[in-house]
Amino acid sequence: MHHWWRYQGCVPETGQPGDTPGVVWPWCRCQGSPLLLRQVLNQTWRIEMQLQENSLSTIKLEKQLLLQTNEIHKLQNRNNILEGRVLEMETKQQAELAGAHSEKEKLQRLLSRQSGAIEEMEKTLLAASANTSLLQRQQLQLLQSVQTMSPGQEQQFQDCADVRRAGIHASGIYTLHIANLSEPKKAFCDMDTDRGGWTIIQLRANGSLSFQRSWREYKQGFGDASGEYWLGNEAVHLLTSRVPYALRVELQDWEGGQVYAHYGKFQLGSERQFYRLSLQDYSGTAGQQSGLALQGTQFSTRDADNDNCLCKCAQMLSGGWWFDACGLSNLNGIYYPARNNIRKLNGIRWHHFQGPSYSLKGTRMMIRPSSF
Ligand SMILES: [Ca+2]
Repeated sequence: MHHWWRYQGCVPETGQPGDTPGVVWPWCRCQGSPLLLRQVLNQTWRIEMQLQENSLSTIKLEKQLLLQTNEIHKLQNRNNILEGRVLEMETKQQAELAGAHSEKEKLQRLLSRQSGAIEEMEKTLLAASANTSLLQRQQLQLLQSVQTMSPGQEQQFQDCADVRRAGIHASGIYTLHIANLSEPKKAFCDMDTDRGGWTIIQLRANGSLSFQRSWREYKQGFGDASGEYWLGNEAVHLLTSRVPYALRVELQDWEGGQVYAHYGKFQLGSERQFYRLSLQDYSGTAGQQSGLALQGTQFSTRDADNDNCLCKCAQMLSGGWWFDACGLSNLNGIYYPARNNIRKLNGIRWHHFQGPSYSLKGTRMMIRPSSF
């Protein structure tokens, strides 16, 4: 500080301040221009001012910095809190997720166990139904062997009464060995109606079988014992010529009505006698009088006219029957479906039940020995 002038081109001065005009500094005199010194001084002052200003703004800045720092700290704190919360929530969610996963696994295990159980049950069911059908087959085989086996060597069933007498109680199809008939016949046995033992010789139930047949067909029989059929005139003749037989006729109309006609004695003549009808002892609900001609009426078909008419009843009225001229009934007429069964002369008729032109819904004719 004492020698600063050397660098400014000044020399020390011993005079009093203000002695020499233009000299502002008391202890020195500048060799250079006094204007230059003033300029330098001015500049110095300005720099000092600036420095002051700068330090002021520095303080301000520092304050601001401090504020900002505080702010940042606050924010960091909040951030930390938020992060903590996020972490907490994440942990919670993960726990829940893990819980859900284990629940799902549990359910899947349960599901697979249950489907396994269902499979087991299905297998058991299959096995059971296989067993049932096996049992049914065995039962059938037993029945058949009962039929073929005979306690007294050659005793075979001639009719359903024989089957019933052998202790068989089930209605169904049985094979009959009718004496003097060339081959065995399958027939449906009714073991339920009035103590059973009935051999069905005619069945109409749905019109699935045509009864427009020839003499030969009516002689030998047609259809299947499991549905609609005609057993055959020859078989019925042979059976009813052996011992006295009874005949039961069952009739069904389209309104749910059911009636029957019972004949205590029933017999069919031979083919040479044109399977002529012989009936006695009528009773039942199918009218006050018999719907069948009682004595001596012969059987006719479209190709065999044996009736008591100048006409040909079988051709006019259809089917094969014991037409008189042409009689009060024909259970082998054309099958007419529901609501189409009125005013049909060639339908399935029984005069004393539903009149001369009403075609019935179902019929059964069945026989068994009178002594049964
Ligand atoms: Ca005729």
